[in-house]
Amino acid sequence: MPAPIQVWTWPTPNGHKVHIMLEEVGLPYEVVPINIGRGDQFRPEFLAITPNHRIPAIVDPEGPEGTPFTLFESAAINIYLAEKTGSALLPKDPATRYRCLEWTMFQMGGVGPMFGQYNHFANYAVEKLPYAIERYTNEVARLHRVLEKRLEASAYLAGPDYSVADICTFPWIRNADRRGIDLATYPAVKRWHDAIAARPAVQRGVAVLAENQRRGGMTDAEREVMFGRTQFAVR
Ligand SMILES: N[C@@H](CCC(=O)N[C@@H](CS)C(=O)NCC(=O)O)C(=O)O
Repeated sequence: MPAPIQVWTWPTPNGHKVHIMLEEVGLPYEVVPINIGRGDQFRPEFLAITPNHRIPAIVDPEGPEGTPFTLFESAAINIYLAEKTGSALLPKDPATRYRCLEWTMFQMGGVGPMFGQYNHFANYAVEKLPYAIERYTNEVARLHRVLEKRLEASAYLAGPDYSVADICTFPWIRNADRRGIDLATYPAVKRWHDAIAARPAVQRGVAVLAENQRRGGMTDAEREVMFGRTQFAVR
């Protein structure tokens, strides 16, 4: 039995990606909760693992060189976990593998940042700026349309099989109603979402720390930690 991987995390979409991946590949892991609303991401022991003070990050006691290995950025972690276990979740066939990486990058560079900015301006910011809300509402809808087209043509993002690309994207499509999206208007995305949501490993992954999941807006104290202090965290 390999030594458990430490996952420093919180129940957000980027955290869920790694929880789901760990469940899918069946590696033992232990959760180190980082309450990002309280400012745990600025604790020195967390900054020793990731200079970017964002969850998730992992420590693998048995890294590639047999010594403890730290890693941040959710997709890099999931690619690492797939390679560590030899999992087909990172396809072996070169063309399918690049398709998987392509859609994983699309999630990391598009879906995650744009949906995150939508959450910021529409749900968390005290000052409601119409231009910013309109910009990110449009981007969220556009990105759903891109996914819809891909999933009309393909069962999963990389091809016929479920992969790291789906694991990285699913947590951002879950709870689409929080971004004003009715999944019924994206039938291919809904079919894909429902198939992934039914997987036992996915259900275990999204249950990690679920009792701490944010349901509504932010308190002033949380806003100060996440949007005030963060400006001064890296000098
Ligand atoms: N690109 C990063 C994004 C990580 C990220 O933004 N994490 C958020 C939670 S979903 C966070 O830790 N926020 C803390 C903060 O803003 O202070 C990844 O995919 O790992």
